[in-house]
Amino acid sequence: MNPPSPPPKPKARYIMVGGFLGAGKTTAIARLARHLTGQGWRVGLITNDQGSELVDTALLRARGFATEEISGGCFCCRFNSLVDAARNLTAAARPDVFIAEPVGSCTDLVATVSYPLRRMYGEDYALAPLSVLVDPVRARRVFGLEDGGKFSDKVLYIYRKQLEEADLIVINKCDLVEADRRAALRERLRAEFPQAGIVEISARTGDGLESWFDHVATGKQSSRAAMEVDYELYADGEALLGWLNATIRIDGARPFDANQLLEGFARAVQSILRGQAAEVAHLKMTFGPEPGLGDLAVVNLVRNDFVPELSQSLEEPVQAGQLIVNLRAEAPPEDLRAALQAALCDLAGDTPGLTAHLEHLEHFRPGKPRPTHRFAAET
Ligand SMILES: Nc1nc2c(ncn2[C@@H]2O[C@H](COP(=O)(O)OP(=O)(O)OP(=O)(O)O)[C@@H](O)[C@H]2O)c(=O)[nH]1
Ligand SMILES: [Mg+2]
Repeated sequence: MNPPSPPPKPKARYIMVGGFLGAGKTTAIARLARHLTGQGWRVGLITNDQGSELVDTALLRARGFATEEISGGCFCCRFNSLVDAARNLTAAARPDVFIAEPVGSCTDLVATVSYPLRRMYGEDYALAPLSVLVDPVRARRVFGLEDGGKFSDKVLYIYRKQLEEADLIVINKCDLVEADRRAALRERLRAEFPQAGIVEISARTGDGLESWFDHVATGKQSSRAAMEVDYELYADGEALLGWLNATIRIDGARPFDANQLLEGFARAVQSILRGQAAEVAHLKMTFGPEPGLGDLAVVNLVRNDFVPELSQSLEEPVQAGQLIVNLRAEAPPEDLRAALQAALCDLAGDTPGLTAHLEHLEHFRPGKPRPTHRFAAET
C-alpha cells in the first residue's frame, strides 16, 4: 500500500501595498505587520527602490520586522529578486504572510508581479487584493478638487494608472482632511475607478484600520484582465522624477539634538527646492545614533507647501551618527544633489564643531521600466 500523500503545503499570503510616493505605505505596512504579528502570524516584509540605502528598510528593521530590500529597480523589473527575497525570508523567518511595498513611482503591478506570481508560484502564494494608498491632499489636487502644487501630466499618468489597477483604494491620512472634503474625493475616485473598493484610514491615528486589515488578510485578488499601459509614457513620467539617496556620517564636538538637526536639514532642502519650483514627492530621512540601540529619529516632507514632520524622535542628545536621506522630487537629479550639498554646508555652519562626511551618494532618473514578465490575464 502506498503511504498517504503529505497534506498540501499551506500557501503564504502575499499582500502588496502600492500607491504614490509619500502616500503612507510604509507607515500603514508597519501597522499591518504589527497587527498580524499580534494575531500570531509570522510576517516578512519586502521593501523596494530604484536606489539603495533605504530609509524604509532602516525603519522597518528598527521595529524588529524581518525585512528584505530589493534595490536597484522596481519589483516588475526585478521579479526574480522578489522571489529570491521571499525565499530568503522563508529561510530566516518562515513567514505566513509577506507584505511588499513597491516603489511609489511604479505601476502595472498586476500584470508584472501579481499574475506572474499566480501563474508561476501559485502553489506557494495566495494573493491578497492589491491596495493602493492615496494621500487625500495630494489626490484632491490631482483630481482638481483643490489648488496647490502638482506634478506634470506624464507623472500624473502614473498616478492614475496606479489607481486604475487597484482592487482597493485606501484613502490614508484621514486625520488631515475634513469629512466633506473626503466625501468629495471619495465620490470622484468612485466615479473614475469603479473597479475598486474604497476604504478610509489613518495609519497615524489608527482610524479605519480594522476594516482594511480585514480586507487584505481575508480577501482575494480579483481576476480581471490587466489594464493597458503605454510604456513610453510611463517611462517619460518616471524620468521626470529625480531620485537621490545619500548616507552621511555626522560627528559633533559635543552632544547635539538630532531631532532638531533633521528638521533643520529638511527645511533647508525644502527651501532650496521651493526656490526652484521643484515639486517634492517625498523627502525622508533617518538619523541613527552611534553607538545606538536601533532607535531612530525620522523626518518626512511630502509636498513643498507642507512642513517637515518628525514622525519619530530620539529622547537623548547624541554626539555622532548616520543620516540617511532619500529624496524624490520632480526635478533634475543634479539639482537635488546641489540642494543636498548646500543644505549640508548650512548644517555644518550652523552647529560649531559639527562635521558631515558624505559616505554614499547616488542621484539619477529612474530608467525605462522593462518588466521581467508581463501577463495580461491571470491564466
Ligand atoms: N497625518 C498623517 N500622516 C501620515 C499618515 N500615514 C503616514 N503619514 C505620514 O506621511 C509621510 C509619508 O509616510 P510613508 O509611510 O513614509 O509613505 P510611503 O508611501 O511609504 O512613502 P515612499 O516609500 O517614499 O513612497 C510620513 O510623514 C508619515 O508619518 C496618516 O495617516 N496621517
Ligand atoms: Mg515607503
